Amino acid sequence: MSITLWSTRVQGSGKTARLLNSCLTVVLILIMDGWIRAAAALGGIPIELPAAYKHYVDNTKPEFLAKFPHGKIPGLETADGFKLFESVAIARYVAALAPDSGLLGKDLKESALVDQWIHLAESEIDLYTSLIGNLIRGVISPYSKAIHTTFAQRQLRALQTLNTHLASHTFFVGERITLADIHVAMIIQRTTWVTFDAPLRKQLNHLVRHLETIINQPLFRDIFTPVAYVEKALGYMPPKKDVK
Ligand SMILES: N[C@@H](CCC(=O)N[C@@H](CS)C(=O)NCC(=O)O)C(=O)O
Repeated sequence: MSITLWSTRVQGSGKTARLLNSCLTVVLILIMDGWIRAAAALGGIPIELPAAYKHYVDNTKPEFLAKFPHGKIPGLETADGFKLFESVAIARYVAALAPDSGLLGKDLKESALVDQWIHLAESEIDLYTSLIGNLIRGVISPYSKAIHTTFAQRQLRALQTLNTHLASHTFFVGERITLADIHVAMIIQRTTWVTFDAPLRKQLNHLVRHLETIINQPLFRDIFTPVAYVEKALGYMPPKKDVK
């Protein structure tokens, strides 16, 4: 079956990663759909990426909105006309197309555990990466140090939960890579540009080991960019017009 994934893409060269790292907004967006392609790669599911897709242009067009009414990427379309948006739903669907991959775990309980880690990472880590990113760039204003600290503390609590689990497990569920590992790696990579700085990496070393293990899988070479950690968590970047 032919599957098209409407998305942006990043190829994994160090130079590209460095260039992207200079633009927080771009990099946080681009990394989001890689984990769907990673799941497809592990499952042996071929996926086409429309080469000409232009983000913030094509997704506003009526033909795109007719397929994906929320107007966001990623969006998946199959040859029989099935359409799906929301990255977790898409990744689960792709993983389910390859049952032998073990991506969804080996039984119902493992599958529920895969979901547990995915939802924890999405709602208690990635949400705060986005909120902190928006706060420090002035997209959410006025900037408040107290709110910034609260977001960072909430994110840290979930990071610590993941790290503690990884202290005694190579992977999140069972003995092999599941969708939970790929998803968490993607979410943690997004934190490495904003909050996951040198002191945190020392504290959360199991999470660092897991991230490096997952993104360096040979099958993922052209999917994940190399990790480019911030040395110090990013602080408020006042909009240019405010700088005297
Ligand atoms: N919850 C959605 C979030 C998707 C999302 O925010 N996509 C962004 C870029 S990765 C987008 O398409 N934004 C376009 C817009 O805001 O108009 C998912 O996980 O798929």
